[in-house]
Amino acid sequence: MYMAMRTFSTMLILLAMSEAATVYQTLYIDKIYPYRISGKPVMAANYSSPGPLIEAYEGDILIIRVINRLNVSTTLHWHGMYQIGTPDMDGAVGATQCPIPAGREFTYTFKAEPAGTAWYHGHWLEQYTDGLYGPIIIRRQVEPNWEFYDKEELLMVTDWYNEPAHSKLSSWYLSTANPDGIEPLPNAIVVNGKFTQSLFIPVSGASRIRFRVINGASLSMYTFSIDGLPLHIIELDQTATVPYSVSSFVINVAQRVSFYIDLSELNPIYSQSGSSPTNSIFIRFQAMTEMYPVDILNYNLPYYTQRYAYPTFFNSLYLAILSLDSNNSTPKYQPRDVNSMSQMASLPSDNNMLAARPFNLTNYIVPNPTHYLNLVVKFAVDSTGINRGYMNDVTYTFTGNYTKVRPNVFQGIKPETKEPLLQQMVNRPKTLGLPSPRVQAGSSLPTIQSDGYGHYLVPYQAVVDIFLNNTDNGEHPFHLHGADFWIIATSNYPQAENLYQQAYLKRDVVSVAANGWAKIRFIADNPGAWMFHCHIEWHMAAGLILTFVIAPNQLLAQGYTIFNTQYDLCRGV
Ligand SMILES: [Cu+2]
Repeated sequence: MYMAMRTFSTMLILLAMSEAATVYQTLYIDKIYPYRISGKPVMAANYSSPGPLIEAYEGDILIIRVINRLNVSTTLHWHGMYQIGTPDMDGAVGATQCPIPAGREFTYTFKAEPAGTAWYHGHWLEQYTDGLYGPIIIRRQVEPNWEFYDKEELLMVTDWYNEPAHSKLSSWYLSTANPDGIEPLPNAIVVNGKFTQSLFIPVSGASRIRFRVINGASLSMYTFSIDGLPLHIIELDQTATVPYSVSSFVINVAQRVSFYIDLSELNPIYSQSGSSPTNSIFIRFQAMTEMYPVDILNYNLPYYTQRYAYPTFFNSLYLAILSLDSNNSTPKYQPRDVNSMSQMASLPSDNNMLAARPFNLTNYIVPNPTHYLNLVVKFAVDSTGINRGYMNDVTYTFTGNYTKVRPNVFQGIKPETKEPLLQQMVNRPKTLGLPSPRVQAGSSLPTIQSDGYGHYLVPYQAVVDIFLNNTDNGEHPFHLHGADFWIIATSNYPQAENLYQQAYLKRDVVSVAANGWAKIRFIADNPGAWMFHCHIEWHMAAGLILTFVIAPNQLLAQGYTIFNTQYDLCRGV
């Protein structure tokens, strides 16, 4: 009853905003065992990992019923969706909701915006590491660059782990046995649910193909390329770009890259009259092994039990096969015999590809900042001997931090049913106790303040510049919920700030270089509790998270109410 009311009333509100279609999807969350030799349970949506493609047009209303058939609680986050006006539909445990208890269900209702390639994934107990993720495509009525391709393909890459993420890997990672904070290392790379050299993409007669690449990994970033072909990038995260041609690109965790290929541009050595004739070519995901904290091929995983003995070794190079004659034969050349493509553009020097230009610059206004926030990222061993991640010396735990905002609210109740920040904003705004921005040394703009527990109050319509200062020797992909942001510049490309004024590239994940920095800007026009975190799943577990409490007064002024289905989740019923 409550669910029906909630869905119906949200739908009315959203439908009033546009002449939208409604797209229904039911997702059963359950364990599967997709690999014959591996006994590892994989968490799946509709008995598939990746889960089913969710597809809609921009402005449509998505109504997604999530039925939890696991024996643990779960939640889904709709990565890249703005959730304007639906802040309780974001799926982020602690910030916007309590998780869906085992055996229960919850219906997410939200508007399909912005357009572009997005994805969904578990946002609780490292469940997406174990397979709980899938693609989302939000189409535009007139797709930018549509004239350059005749066919679409989707490649969703992820790390495969032989061991269950939460019970085995995370518990080792965040233990005194691992004071150096060595991340659990993947045992393989998987694309579209398939291991290396087993994924074939037939061209099926098309010569111009658009690929959407989604990095759904928990740790790894990849260099992507296709042998003998230039890649013409047309979308980064959910920003359509003017075609930007490269020979390869880097994609960090949670980022999305769309490009098209044109087979008429294939290096002639691969043609039947060329020096290396072949009916198929390799698509390459090269894991950037320098990001692993140890020599991954020669490192003995201390937690490894070989309980789930498949696969047995890690190969940093994943090969899929683009079948030119659609007969799914393997290439006639060896993977190591890549021919140099001197005529092609080289690898962009900055991993975020800031030189790619937004497709539509009409009404593309980048406002000047009104507020500032400096965030120092570091890892350090805490007083209990565990290596944790810190932003401005605060590490975020799912048991500790929200109770600090509202002490003793639900004392004695399981950590996961502690009152989400969004509910506190609505029901107990006066007790949030978050300090307002103030001018302090280091910036002429007012600086966003925190309560000392990772909660930052941001006024309505503030334009916030965040300076992410990464003191760690690893590269980190930072993601903002509830909005995307302009990337002003990075330590790899400081010139971008002056080169692209008024036209900075918008993304929702910024890759921050090891011992480097990134400067990003977002507008706080979507009241709610929005997480900002490193998207490496292990680093989230290690506490590299904060939450922006955006415009609580505006949320109340809008008369925002939270429906009973949300409170039911927190009561665990
Ligand atoms: Cu990280």
